[in-house]
Amino acid sequence: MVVLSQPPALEHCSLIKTCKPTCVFTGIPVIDLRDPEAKTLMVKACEEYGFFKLINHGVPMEFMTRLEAEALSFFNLPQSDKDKATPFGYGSNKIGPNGDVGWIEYLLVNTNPQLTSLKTLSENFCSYAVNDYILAVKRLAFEVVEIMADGLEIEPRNVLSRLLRDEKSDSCFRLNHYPPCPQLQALSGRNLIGFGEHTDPQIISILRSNNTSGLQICLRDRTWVSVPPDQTSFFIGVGDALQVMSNGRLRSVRHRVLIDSMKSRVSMIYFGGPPMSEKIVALPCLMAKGEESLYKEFTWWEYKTCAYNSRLGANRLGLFEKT
Ligand code: GA4
Repeated sequence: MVVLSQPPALEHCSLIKTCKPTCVFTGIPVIDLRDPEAKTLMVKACEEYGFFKLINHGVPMEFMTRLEAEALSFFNLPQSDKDKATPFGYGSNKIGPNGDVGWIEYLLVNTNPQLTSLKTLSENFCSYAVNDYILAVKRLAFEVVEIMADGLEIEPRNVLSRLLRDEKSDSCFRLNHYPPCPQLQALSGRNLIGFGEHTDPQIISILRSNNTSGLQICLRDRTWVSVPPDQTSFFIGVGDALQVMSNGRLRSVRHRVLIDSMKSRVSMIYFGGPPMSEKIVALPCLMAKGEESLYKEFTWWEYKTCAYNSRLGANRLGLFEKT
């Protein structure tokens, strides 16, 4: 752990965790959305890693670069201007309500059109690039979970996508900015953690970043490895809700983000979640005869409440395991 003496950019951030250098992993599964085998490969990747890279995804590159440029012009505004966006989802240093800190600033909004946060954000800060991007990435998420359902031989194939398509779906969108921090890095000789380790609570996460490294995933043997960045592709992660719905067959990926010492990292993530009232249970069609559910029954609202009462790195699903 490093104690900061008030760096100018993020002066409230006093306790940032660090970690030892780790190796770059070249074994991340790469799945071509147009490959007829995609359904089988996706399931295999989600069983082994809970994570894969998606290519040939069909989202126009300009949607990503436009939003990235707009995000950067927002994050480059004077701090006092950015602070005015706090009611619309701007935050810095603090992650969640329970004392977690990171070397990060972000915009976090719910994507439900019935809530006003996204509308306000796009009208005031990111113009329409954010709407185009979210629409495209939502469609991609629907397609990905439908292909997964095919791979899992679940019928009907919209069992998962209907939850994301639901007008009450509790999905959110996050734009993250990780400024570089050369002085601090040199001081500690270790890697600074921008966003601490955690699993995503939702069903599925669709991430795109610029060409700056930082994302790491935790493998089954608990080693941390770096994911080589690729600004043209998406990285797909399984969330806790999907782990439960597949009765532990697909694994929710533990991940974190390290700070690059020279370049800033910008990432944009869509977290596809179910409606609040939805019961999160193992899908009966995925259970073998006599197979017991590993988790107690809960609603998404109950899980989300638990997530917001826990620390970032907590093993939240552990609280719902049957003993
Ligand atoms: C992790 C995934 C998403 O970024 C997020 C995060 C949320 C937040 O930043 O407000 C949480 C975190 C995330 C899990 C535990 C709780 C809630 C911070 C935190 C300590 C938006 C989400 O849905 O869960």
